[in-house]
Formats: sequence, C-alpha cells, structure tokens
Amino acid sequence: MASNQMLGMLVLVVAILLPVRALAKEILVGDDSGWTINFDYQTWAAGKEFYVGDKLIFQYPIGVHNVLKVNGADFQTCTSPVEVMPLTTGMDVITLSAPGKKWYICDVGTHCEVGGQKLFITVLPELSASAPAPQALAPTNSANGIVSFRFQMLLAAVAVIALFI
Ligand SMILES: [Cu+2]
Repeated sequence: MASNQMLGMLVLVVAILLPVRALAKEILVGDDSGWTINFDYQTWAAGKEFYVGDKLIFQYPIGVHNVLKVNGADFQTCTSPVEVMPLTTGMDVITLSAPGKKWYICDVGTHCEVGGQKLFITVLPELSASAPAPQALAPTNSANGIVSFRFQMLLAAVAVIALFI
C-alpha cells in the first residue's frame, strides 16, 4: 500500500511541477445576465483574465440587442462605425485572436449610451506550455535548465515525501 501512496504522491508532484497549459475558455459575457442593458460590464470584467484563444459569447434574445466591435473612441461615445456589421445571432461568439484592448457595444436604440451596454476588456497573450523567450534565441540549454530544475524539484519533493512514508 505504501508504494501505491507514494506513486500517488509522485503523480501529484509531477502534476504540480508540470507547466500550466491554459486551455482556451468560453466566456459567457455577463454570466447568467447575458448581453443586456443596465448591467455593469466593467465590474464584471474586472475580476477576469482574458487570453488570446478564449471565446467571448454574447447571448441575448434575437432582435433585442446586437454586438459591434469598435475602437476606444467609438466606445466612449457609443458610436457605430458604418463599416462594422453588427453581430445579430443572439449567440455571437468572438474568438479573441490578438492581445490588446477590445471594445464592444450594442448599437440598438440607446442601449450603449443610456443602458451602459458596452464592454471593454484587455486581452493577454496566450499562455503557452513552454512560455520561453523567443524560440530562435532560446537555445536548448535554456530548456534543459528548466527541465533539470524541475527534475531537481521533483527529486527533492520525492525525498521529502519518502521521509514521511
Ligand atoms: Cu442592446
């Protein structure tokens, strides 16, 4: 039994030491409230992190709202650029494809100006498994250094665990 426990602990330790690979998330804008008026999207967004690869889902009754991706200036003034076609499916999915600031509004009636139906987020670069400096500049030494460091940590952890079994 002891060896089973140790194996379990070993797996746990390995899992902890493995690099964190963030899976792309699907984020329902406004959570259960969906995309609507009189909802504070800035407060909603404040507690969240958005990464490249994540998907924003704007959910609302068809015909009641829409979604426009705008720039910062248009966001401030709730202006709908003529060249931007609104999304209108009631279940609009936007994949965050680049890092940076993103602005979205509803341009139905005065939903943006009066209803506050506007969302501003900052998209962070994608988390990657190896998250190293640029590949071209990252010699294998660097990767090996990380691996051996992790291996040392693993050995240390196993040693500590072994003491307690
Ligand atoms: Cu609206």
